[in-house]
Amino acid sequence: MSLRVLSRLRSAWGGWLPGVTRPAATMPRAWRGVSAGRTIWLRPMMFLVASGTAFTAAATSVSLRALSEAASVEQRPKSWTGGVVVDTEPSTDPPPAAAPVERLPHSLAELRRAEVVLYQYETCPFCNKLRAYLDYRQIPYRVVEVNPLSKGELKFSTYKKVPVLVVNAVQLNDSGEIIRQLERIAVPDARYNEQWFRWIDDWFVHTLPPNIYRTRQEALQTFDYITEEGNFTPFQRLRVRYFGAAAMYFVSRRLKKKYGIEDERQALYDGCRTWLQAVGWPHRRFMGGDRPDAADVAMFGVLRSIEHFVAFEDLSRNVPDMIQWYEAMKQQVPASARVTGASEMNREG
Ligand SMILES: N[C@@H](CCC(=O)N[C@@H](CS)C(=O)NCC(=O)O)C(=O)O
Repeated sequence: MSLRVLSRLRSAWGGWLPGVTRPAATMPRAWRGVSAGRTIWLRPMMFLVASGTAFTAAATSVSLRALSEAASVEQRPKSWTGGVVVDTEPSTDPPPAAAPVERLPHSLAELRRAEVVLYQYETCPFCNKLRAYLDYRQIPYRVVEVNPLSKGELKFSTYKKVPVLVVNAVQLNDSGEIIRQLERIAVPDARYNEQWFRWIDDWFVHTLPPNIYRTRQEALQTFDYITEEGNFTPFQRLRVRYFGAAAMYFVSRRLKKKYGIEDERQALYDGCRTWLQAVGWPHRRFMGGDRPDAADVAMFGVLRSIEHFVAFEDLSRNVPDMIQWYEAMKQQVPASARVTGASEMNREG
């Protein structure tokens, strides 16, 4: 194995293993300054990676399953027929845990005083959606970043997806259900467009993974970001960065097929144009009219999860109106209500 196999892997993966041929400018921060003249660090590291092959193969298959699940998000095949969501198969997800509603706060004021803890992955679109909602309603929350491989932080829960929100010790699962429930408490007479709120989960979100893992370069860029923002041990970070990116590149191809997406960028642009048309942009600013409703906040949150990626830059060039809408939303969503402190120091790495 060792260097010969690694060098084969490198060429299969576009000559892009650390410290070998990858241009310094495109290196993840952690690798910068490592390549030139300091390969002495790389050899033991490569050896570490190579000698752990058996373990890595087993562990990686577990990790990749989790990562592919994270990308395939909802497993329900749906077809989008120009405005109507057709549910072709019942969900195989476990139902969200029943929350003893009486223990939940009864008003926005009470919610703002409640103990709210968000178990999440920083980069997950569903978690971004829920964070956007909590920010919008200014409900302070602490964040626990879950390790996607061990999920140790979710030991208390039988539901193993994120986000999970714990409000005054009551566990709430599933971003859409959580937002619906919080919205009923926060603004009992609030109206929001349920059809478009669902459309985001049923269709739009599925256009994102094929876009952020579109090319090998983009998949690596995405994993650089995920591993920098997420809760990983240093060894997991290394493993996930390279094996994960390669796997997701292929998984995203499968997802495209599954959701009948031919051109991922086109699907993203079309999704955004469909959204703008439904909003009535530029005559109407938001799905909720002059003020955003929960559907606007959800769309904003989901888009925010790709803000750092090339796909977002391409979107801004091709559908500039969407970025105007996005910027208009930014004005409406106040500064983050995230409480920083000890709870965020749960990172293993
Ligand atoms: N319908 C759920 C979907 C949540 C979901 O699929 N989350 C992914 C992360 S993006 C997840 O936790 N996947 C399982 C895993 O990582 O093991 C929601 O809206 O919250």
